[in-house]
Amino acid sequence: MSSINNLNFASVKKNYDRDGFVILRNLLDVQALSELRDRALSAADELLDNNNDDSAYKNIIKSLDKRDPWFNHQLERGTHVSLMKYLLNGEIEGASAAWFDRPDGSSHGISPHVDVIGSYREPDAGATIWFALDQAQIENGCLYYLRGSHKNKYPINTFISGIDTQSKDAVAAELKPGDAVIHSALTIHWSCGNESGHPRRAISYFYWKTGIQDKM
Ligand SMILES: O=C(O)CCC(=O)C(=O)O
Repeated sequence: MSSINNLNFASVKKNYDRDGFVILRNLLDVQALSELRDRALSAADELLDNNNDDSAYKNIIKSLDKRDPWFNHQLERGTHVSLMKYLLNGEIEGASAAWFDRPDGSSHGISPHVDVIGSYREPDAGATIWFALDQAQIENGCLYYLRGSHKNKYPINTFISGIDTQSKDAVAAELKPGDAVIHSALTIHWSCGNESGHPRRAISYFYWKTGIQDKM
């Protein structure tokens, strides 16, 4: 079970609107976490076997929802969807379910960027929920957010250069398995390498606000 229905949505939204992200502790109980982890690991085993990519993206698998009906169901009707709608002030569309691994021995992570959906630069363009399957810490490449950056104007690119990753507003989203973090598609985020000896695996679900593409 997910404890999403025990959350005070208004208070979650207050933090999300202020910072551009919000951490949700213990969102999945032991059973829900174990189901998500089992599904994710079997999809990753199957798909990464055939992956010859040697780039920084070789440990990412997008569109799990198109390959596995279970992920499609989670993207469209998972227990988190009501909260995503609430945060985005209306109807949403699932864009992708994705596997994000940062295996031990990865020398680097992903540079500061907004999500592709954030390139639309509308306040409620979209949002992403990232579920930790392992403990995610600074040592093994947890996500970082530039607090408040969803309110800034940046060039219309996905990757944003010149970000001060040591700024006082750079916040490490250290999570335990079953915790999640939701970020606006406009919030600048990045992650680092993993030389910790521990895994750092996650599943993300990406959402568009319905109609946002028609506005551009
Ligand atoms: O897992 C990562 O390191 C990056 C994840 C990310 O950029 C996202 O979920 O939008």
